Amino acid sequence: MNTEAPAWPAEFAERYRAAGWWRGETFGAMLRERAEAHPDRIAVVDPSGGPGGTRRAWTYGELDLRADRMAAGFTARGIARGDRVVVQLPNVAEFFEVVFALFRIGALPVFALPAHRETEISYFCSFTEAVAYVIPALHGGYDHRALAATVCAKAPSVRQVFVAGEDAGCFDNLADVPAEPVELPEPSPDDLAFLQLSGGSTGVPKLIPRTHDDYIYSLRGSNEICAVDENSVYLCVLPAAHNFPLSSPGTLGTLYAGGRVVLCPQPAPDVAFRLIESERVTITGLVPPLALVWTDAAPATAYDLSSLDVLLVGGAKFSEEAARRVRPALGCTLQQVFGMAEGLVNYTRLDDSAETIVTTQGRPISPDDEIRVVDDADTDLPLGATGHLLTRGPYTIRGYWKAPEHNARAFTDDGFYRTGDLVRLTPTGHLVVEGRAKDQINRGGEKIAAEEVENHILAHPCVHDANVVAEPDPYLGERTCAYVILRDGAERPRATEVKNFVRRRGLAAYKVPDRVVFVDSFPKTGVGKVSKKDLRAHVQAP
Ligand code: OOB
Repeated sequence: MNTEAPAWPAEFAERYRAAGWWRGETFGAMLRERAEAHPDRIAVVDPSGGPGGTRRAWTYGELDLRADRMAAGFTARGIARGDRVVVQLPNVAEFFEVVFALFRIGALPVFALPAHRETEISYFCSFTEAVAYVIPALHGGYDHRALAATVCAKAPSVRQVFVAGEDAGCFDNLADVPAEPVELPEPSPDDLAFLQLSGGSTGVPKLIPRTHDDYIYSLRGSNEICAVDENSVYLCVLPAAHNFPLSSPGTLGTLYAGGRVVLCPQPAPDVAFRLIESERVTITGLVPPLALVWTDAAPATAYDLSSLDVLLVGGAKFSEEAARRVRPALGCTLQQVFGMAEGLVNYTRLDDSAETIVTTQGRPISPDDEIRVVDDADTDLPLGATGHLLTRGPYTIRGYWKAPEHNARAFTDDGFYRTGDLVRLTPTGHLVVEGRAKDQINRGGEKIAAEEVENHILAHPCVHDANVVAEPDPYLGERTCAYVILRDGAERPRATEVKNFVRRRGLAAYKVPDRVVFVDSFPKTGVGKVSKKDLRAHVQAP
């Protein structure tokens, strides 16, 4: 087996091709075809990314040409097929120019989030031996050029940093890269297209290898289920690099359909609602906390939201009460999405009953998505019982990138992915997410691996041991609580000092514990392991 990117066994690949799921398309060719079919149609609108904060609207023809020119410039700078490039861009038009250029070269974007900091980015760059790193100059008041300088010192494979924005500092300005288009060999549809990040439950995030064939199938399937076509206008509110806004059906699904992508610079209702009105947005996707803010704000807004047909909500469990508010407040159909960057995506269908839409997290895209609900011993449970969700299918990976040991645990011998989610199936085949077995906190859709944060807290000189668990939060669903045992004789630091310590270690802000509690001991299980279950119960006790 290829341990770099474990592929589907030949008999599965043949089946998925024969069924018409994998059609031999690539992202580069897809954009070319759309540009040839309708060069003048608008592909991407960036409402404030132009000079002096002006609106930019790129047609399919322009995006296609820009991708060609950027690909030529990257090629001239030595970026070649198979190379990894860490892309950390916010919701700006250059995101698409860069990733389609890399797709055309056959180089792999590694999709970092704007919130990632030194620890995460240095790891992505070192682990993937990335040759380049693409950043904004400033984003949300944060200087990514300073971050890049630190990253370059830590990850010597990074030969070049490209900066989108006015002042590149000591790095290359992305705007200077484009060159006369050159002929490039077409990547193969079963080649890797990019590496996505896993939310993860281990010390470091895992990388998810996705192919053109498998990912494009998930786009086509999503478009059909969400009724995305050439008339759709998708508002990208969440960070563009995340799997949800990228592909469910997201920006790439919309471009596949020949529709229009509008980039939202901030998720606040006043910013987003203004764009819904002015750009006649038809569909968008949100995590539950944002959906709550939007449904609260909508009844009083002066903006016209009547163009909005569909609101997708996913990334974390959307409570039934909150789900019921969507249609009255926003006047659109709710679609719940339960997906994962590893593959499987479930949607409630537009014509599902109102009850199904508010009480389930949907059903899989594909008839070839195999779903198993099992107990701790991997034995299948009767329909309706809650258990571990295992899945296998035409767009679910067979292994993480370069992680053979972890893959042996995260996948069954016959290739099912252990999602770490606890679910039950309804008689209609819809899934209800009941909880989670993986050691992860889902902070309003942002995933935090407990072990990763624990390792950083453990580096504090006063700390003997640490355990991070989720505690309920009315807005985020969950937030993080760190239980800490101090070393004998150590003076008790203030909770904020522990938080600042973690932040200073260069971790994304959303991973900094919301609360730190000092204790003398941890509850133990029968075999003497720390019982996170009891810690969670403790956290919920008043
Ligand atoms: C999406 O992808 P990831 O990779 O950030 O996180 C996947 C995990 C799932 O395993 C599950 O634990 C949780 O996020 N999750 C949900 C959920 N949607 C995701 N838990 C409960 N209810 C939901 N609706 O989060 C993602 C990828 C594509 C589309 C949508 C979300």
